[in-house]
Amino acid sequence: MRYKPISYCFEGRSESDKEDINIRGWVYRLRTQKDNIFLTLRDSTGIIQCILPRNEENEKITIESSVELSGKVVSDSRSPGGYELHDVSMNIVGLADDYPIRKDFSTEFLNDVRHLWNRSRKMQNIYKVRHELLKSAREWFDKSGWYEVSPPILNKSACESGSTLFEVDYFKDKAFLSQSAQLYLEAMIYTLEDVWSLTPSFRAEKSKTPRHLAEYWHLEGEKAWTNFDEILEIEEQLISYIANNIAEKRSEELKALGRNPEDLKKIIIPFDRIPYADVIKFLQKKGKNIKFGDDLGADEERLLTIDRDKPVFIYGCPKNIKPFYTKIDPKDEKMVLSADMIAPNGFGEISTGGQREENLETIVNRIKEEGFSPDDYSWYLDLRKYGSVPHSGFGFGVERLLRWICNVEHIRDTIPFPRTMKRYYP
Ligand code: NSS
Repeated sequence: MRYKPISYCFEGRSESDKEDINIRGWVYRLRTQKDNIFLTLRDSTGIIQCILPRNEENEKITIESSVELSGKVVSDSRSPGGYELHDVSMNIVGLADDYPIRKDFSTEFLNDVRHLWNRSRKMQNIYKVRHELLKSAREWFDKSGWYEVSPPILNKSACESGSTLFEVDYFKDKAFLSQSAQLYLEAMIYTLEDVWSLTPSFRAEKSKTPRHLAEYWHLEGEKAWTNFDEILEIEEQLISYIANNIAEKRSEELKALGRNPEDLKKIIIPFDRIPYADVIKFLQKKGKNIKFGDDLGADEERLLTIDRDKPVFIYGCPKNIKPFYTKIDPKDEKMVLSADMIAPNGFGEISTGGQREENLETIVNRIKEEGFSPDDYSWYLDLRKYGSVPHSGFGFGVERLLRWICNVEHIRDTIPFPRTMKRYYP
């Protein structure tokens, strides 16, 4: 038997055309009337209403059972996609138990049954956009001549602050789950110059916010012979490409999620660049209790971007709020050449990037200042000893990006099995 995807029922069909086809999938909705059963079938491509005669065998059917159906595709203007399947015969492949998800369940319950909730239309749409995002990113790097590399996840030392490390027993020694591939990407620029990676990153952050995960996917790039201004241009080109591509290829999914694809078509370069000092002044004027040297929180980022329709860079941050590898601004030694990209409409920070410190002595001092031991970084310091070059890089949180692009409230809805402070099951 040959099976067609549900989407085939709607493609290039004329009203008079009545084709006999076989489809298969899962029962999404059921409604029984006097003589007929109205069954909505779903598969990875869509949904279609199917009309079956009411009889003893067909009446056994339950929500989320897997079935094979044979019938005739018939035009019907009252039906959601304009077509239905009529004269249907059904083979039940896996009869489902009473499905626990009905209407009006709490978010907590839906997270408990995430392995089932992932079948919902909403989650299906998000995962299709996620797929498009990763595909677009890969395409952009490939077209631009960057090499994809595979950095390690089990590491001996921290990249970001030590407070968010997950510790692992490593053959009776201590190892940490990677917070960022950056230090290893920096090593790889000496081999391949322009490198990128997509890896899981781990943060043992005690943050219960709609934008923090304990495990997230990190899209990172590092480029040799590249200065601060150049890396910001690269970041904005990448994001503009991804947003425009998703708008074009996944407009139906975006609309279903409540994001107008036109919003994403407007994400064109250049993005505004605002100095950190100006951001602080702006926030003070808006009544925020913030001073120079403070890190921005979600509220501050929201205030800054709520009326914007494109991402914006905040650049030129004080040294104390950025990690040891950020390059000190030659014009002001209290500041570093680092910039955060903040998504529009209050979605908050989506990336951090900038130029890296290439001077050995400076970086050793900064490692000490952060309370780490330079001995733990001796391999990394070698990169400054043997042919150091100016270089820059960045890291985007894939789920942060998706949260903005899909217009979803909570970051956990952008990844199939979210890991947060409170949850690592299912
Ligand atoms: O800590 S970052 O700000 N920067 C780095 O890790 C650099 N080493 C990246 C680099 O230059 N290669 O994290 C980068 C991004 C940040 O902007 C967020 O978008 C995301 O990673 N991020 C997170 N996403 C989800 N949940 C958590 N907890 C999280 N932390 C950072």
